[in-house]
Amino acid sequence: MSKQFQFKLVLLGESAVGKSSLVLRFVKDQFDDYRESTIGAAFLTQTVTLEDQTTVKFEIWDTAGQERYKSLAPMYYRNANCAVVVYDITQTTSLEKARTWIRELQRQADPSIVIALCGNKSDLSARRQVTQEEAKKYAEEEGLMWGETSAKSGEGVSDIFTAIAKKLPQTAAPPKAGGAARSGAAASRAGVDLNKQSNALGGQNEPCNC
Ligand SMILES: Nc1nc2c(ncn2[C@@H]2O[C@H](COP(=O)(O)OP(=O)(O)OP(=O)(O)O)[C@@H](O)[C@H]2O)c(=O)[nH]1
Ligand SMILES: [Mg+2]
Repeated sequence: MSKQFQFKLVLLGESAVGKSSLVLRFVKDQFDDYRESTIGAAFLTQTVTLEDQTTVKFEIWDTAGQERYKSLAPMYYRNANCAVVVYDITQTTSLEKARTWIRELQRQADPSIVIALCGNKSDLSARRQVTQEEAKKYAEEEGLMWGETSAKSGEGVSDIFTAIAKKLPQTAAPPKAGGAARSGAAASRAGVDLNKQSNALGGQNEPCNC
């Protein structure tokens, strides 16, 4: 039987960098020129099937980038297996904000969290302010995954989520045996191997993050 995994993914980044647009592209393969700014956070799921038929289900928390929602973020990244920190390649300040999020994740999130830095709006390369070299160098220094995307054209979007899906099952801590596996927080941080009976949290019974 092929392996099945389930992971919690959180999107962080300054308002208007395109977090919700990236999720909309990834989950529904759609794009909206006039998206409303997210209020609080939005929850969506999407499953990726890898070449070896392993399936990875992402439980995605798309957080609100506006400053007034900043204090909510720890609730979403606390149990996350992976974080996609998004900046807009046409706005240098958005990379600064991304660095702030990454520092916060490095201090406060689970040490095993996989972090991907994502430069969105690659279709607007004529207005580029952040070079690929600069972002890539920073990502390498911090041990982050890195990629550029365009939620508008779709370029790079599935690549970044697939790369995360490939990386996750390898880096996630093995599920704890026995009773510990039933404790929601411990099991979800380690990722859930859906083939393992003792570890199957069964969706609806999972404790809510909010
Ligand atoms: N050209 C271009 N525009 C984009 C892209 N991604 C998002 N946008 C536009 O950027 C604006 C903001 O996108 P959102 O997805 O709402 O941004 P967000 O990061 O979710 O913002 P908050 O919810 O406020 O945190 C919208 O007008 C989108 O249409 C992209 O790849 N290219
Ligand atoms: Mg949004």
